[in-house]
Amino acid sequence: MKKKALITGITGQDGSYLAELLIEKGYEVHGTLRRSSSFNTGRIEHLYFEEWVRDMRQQRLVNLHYADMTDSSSLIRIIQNIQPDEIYNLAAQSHVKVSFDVPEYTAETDAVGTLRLLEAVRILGLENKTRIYQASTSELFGLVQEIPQRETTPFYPRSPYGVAKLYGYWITKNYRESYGMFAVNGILFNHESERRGETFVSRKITLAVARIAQGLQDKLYLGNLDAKRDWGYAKDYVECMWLMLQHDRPEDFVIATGQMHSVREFCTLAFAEIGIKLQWEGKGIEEKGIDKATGKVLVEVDPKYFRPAEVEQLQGDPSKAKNVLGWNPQKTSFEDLVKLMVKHDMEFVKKHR
Ligand code: NDP
Ligand code: GDR
Repeated sequence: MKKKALITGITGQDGSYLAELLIEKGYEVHGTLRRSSSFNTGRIEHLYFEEWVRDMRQQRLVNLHYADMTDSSSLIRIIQNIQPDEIYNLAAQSHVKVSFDVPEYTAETDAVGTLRLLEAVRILGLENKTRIYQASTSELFGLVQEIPQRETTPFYPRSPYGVAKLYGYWITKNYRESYGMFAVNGILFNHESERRGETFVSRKITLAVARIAQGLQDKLYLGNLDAKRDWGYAKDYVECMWLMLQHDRPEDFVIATGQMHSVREFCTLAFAEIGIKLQWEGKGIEEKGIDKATGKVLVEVDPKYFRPAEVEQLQGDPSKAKNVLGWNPQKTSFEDLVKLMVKHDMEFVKKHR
């Protein structure tokens, strides 16, 4: 019997990599899809439309179902039909800056949405069958209480997104403790990839670098260059989500590389990939990244990208995941991550110009 998995948010960065991993492992994979006025399946088209993904019975290896985290009835119906062994709750309004603009919707989706999912499993009497992974985040740590941050570090979220995810974290833990459910939190630090959304800082930088290299853009405007993050590779991180649900006990884990770099460093490395040596001049909103060879200003600060409250630095301690799950936090280095994203975007921009 094939194991059945349901991924909420399968069309997102992590959902697409996780779907690939679970197909590889022989799962029957189901995912939720939101209605949208334009196609939102770009990241999973290769799993859905192409002939080779059909199995012997000519069925697709990824099964898509319309649902929304704000709609309990859709979640209950889908879970009832599938009776999944594992649910990965990845669906979320995941942009921190945008959460300040749509705080109520962010809470509905990221906080109450998690509750709706847990309740659906409970209402259907699947508490003892279905294991649940909750996509928690390093944004829970927010204002730094200790460095590096580990499973025991106190939380201090700094955005409506972080606060909503804090509810998601605790309600998952509460359902585990109250009803004996196998429900766990993966506290994942930033992870990026070729499939990262284009408004997150990593992808915004690598796309701009590719466009500047091909003469399609003059300058890159960024917000806080001093922000520091622990950036890993999404493909490595989805493996850990699966490992957490295979563990013999339901436990929460921090997933990170253990290394921290600034937005400025990310930029410098990305430009170096196209042979441009950036020199940084000025301070605060006057700071500029200048091409050392030509003197051209390539990076400027635009305060519109500042956040009402910022998370200045995040660095995780992945020791528990390493020791208990046998996960390798340094599989893809920061340098390799920047390199692979720039390489991808050089091709991507060429193809779409
Ligand atoms: P993405 O933003 O790429 O994907 C989010 C997914 O959620 C998309 O499939 C999106 O659908 C879906 N979605 C959004 N709102 C709703 C809703 N109301 N109902 C149903 N589906 C919805 O995020 P990532 O893949 O990067 O992240 C996956 C999860 O992990 C998220 O919960 C995120 O908060 C969390 N996380 C991410 C980290 C990271 O660095 N990437 C780090 C820590 C946690 P659509 O495609 O239609 O927009
Ligand atoms: P983050 O990712 O907020 O950490 O959330 P993002 O890439 O948006 O920002 C990282 C840091 O870079 C600074 N920054 C900018 N950010 C964006 N988006 N655009 C800019 O122009 C810019 N300039 C500087 C930000 O201020 C911030 O400090 C991501 C999401 O995937 C969440 O869902 C997830 O939970 C966390 O990572 C862990």
